[in-house]
Amino acid sequence: TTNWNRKDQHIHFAEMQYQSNSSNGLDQVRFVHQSFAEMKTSDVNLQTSLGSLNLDYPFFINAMTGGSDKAKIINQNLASIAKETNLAMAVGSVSAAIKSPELADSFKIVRQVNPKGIIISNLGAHHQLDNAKRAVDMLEANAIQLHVNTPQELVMPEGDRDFNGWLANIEDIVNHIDVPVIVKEVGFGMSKESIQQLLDIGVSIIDVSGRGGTNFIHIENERRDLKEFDYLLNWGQTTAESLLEAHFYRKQADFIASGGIKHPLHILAAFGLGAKAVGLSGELLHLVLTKGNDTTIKTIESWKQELVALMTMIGAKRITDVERKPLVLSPELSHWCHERHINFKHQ
Ligand code: FMN
Repeated sequence: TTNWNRKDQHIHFAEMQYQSNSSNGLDQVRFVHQSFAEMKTSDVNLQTSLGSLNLDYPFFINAMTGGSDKAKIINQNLASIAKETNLAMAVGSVSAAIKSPELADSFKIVRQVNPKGIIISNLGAHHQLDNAKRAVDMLEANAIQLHVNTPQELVMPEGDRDFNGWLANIEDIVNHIDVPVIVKEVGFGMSKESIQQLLDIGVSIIDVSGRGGTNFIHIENERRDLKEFDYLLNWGQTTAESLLEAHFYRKQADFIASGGIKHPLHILAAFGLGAKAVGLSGELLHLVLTKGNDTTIKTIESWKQELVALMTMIGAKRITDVERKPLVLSPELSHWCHERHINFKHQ
C-alpha cells in the first residue's frame, strides 16, 4: 500500500469504515415536544452566517479531498452537487498542490464547475501566511479553513512530529488575510481550553469537528503495518460534547458542528447546542460513491425540506431560534457538563 496515493487511501478507508449508526452524541440531545408551533413552514428561514460569510443553507460539504486523479473526479462531482443545491463547499487540504503545482487541477476543478458558489480552501495550521494566500488564490476561495489534526499526524506513519508554532501561524493568517478564517478539527472535537486559545488570537469561526463519524486515527492506523494504535479509536470529544465545551463562548465566535452528521435531526440538535452551521463529509462521500450525483442532490433537497419541518415542529423560524428551545441532555452528556464545569442552562 506504500506507493498508493495517500489521498486515495483516505477516501478508500473513510468509505470502508463508514458506519450508518454513528455515535457523535447528538442523539443524546432531545428537544421537548411542544403542542403549539404557532407558525407555518413558510416562516422558516434557513439562512445563516459565519462571520461575514452568508450562507443560504445552514449545512455544507465539508473538507475532503484533492491531490489525485480519483480525488479530482470526486471534487468535480461534489462541486456540481454544491452548484445544483446551492450549498457551500470546502475542499481537502491544498497543501499537496502548493508543493506540486501539477496537482492544483484536482482542486481548481471545484471553481471551474461552480464559478459563483461559496468555496472554502483548506490547509494545515502549520502553514504560514504566504501559503494560506496561495491556497485562497488557487480557488478564488470565499474563506479558508485551517485544520488542526495532531492525533492524525502522530498516527500517520509519515506524519508531522513537531507541533510548535500553530497558534502563532493562525494568528498571523487571521490578521493578514482578507477572507474569513475558520479553524477546524478533523473529527477529534474541541475543548473549552483550545477554544479559549483560539479566541485569544482573534479567531472568530470554529468548526469543532467532533468524534462519531469519520475517524482519522482509525484511517491512519489502517495504513500502519502493525496497526498498533487500535486502542486509541475512541480518542477525542464527540460532536455533542464539543458543542457543550463551546457553549460558554457561543457569543464570542460562530461555531460550526461537524463529525458524524447523518440527517436533519442531527443538524437540528447541533443548532440546539448553539452551532450556526453544520458540515458533512463522510455521509456525503458515502452518498456520492454509492448512489451517485442525482440521488445525492435529491437527498440534499429533501434534507432542506425536512429541516423546515423539524424547525416548524419546535416553533423555530430562524437557525438562531433553535438554541432557545427547551431540550434535555442524556445522563452521559450532563455528566460531561458536570465534570467539565459547564453550566448548560436551557430555559
Ligand atoms: N479535513 C480537513 O480539514 N482537511 C482535509 O484534507 C480532510 N480530508 C478528509 C478526507 C476524507 C476522505 C474525509 C472523509 C474527511 C476529511 N477531512 C479533512 C475531515 C472532515 O472535514 C471532517 O472534519 C471529519 O471527516 C468529520 O466529519 P464527518 O464525520 O462528517 O466525516
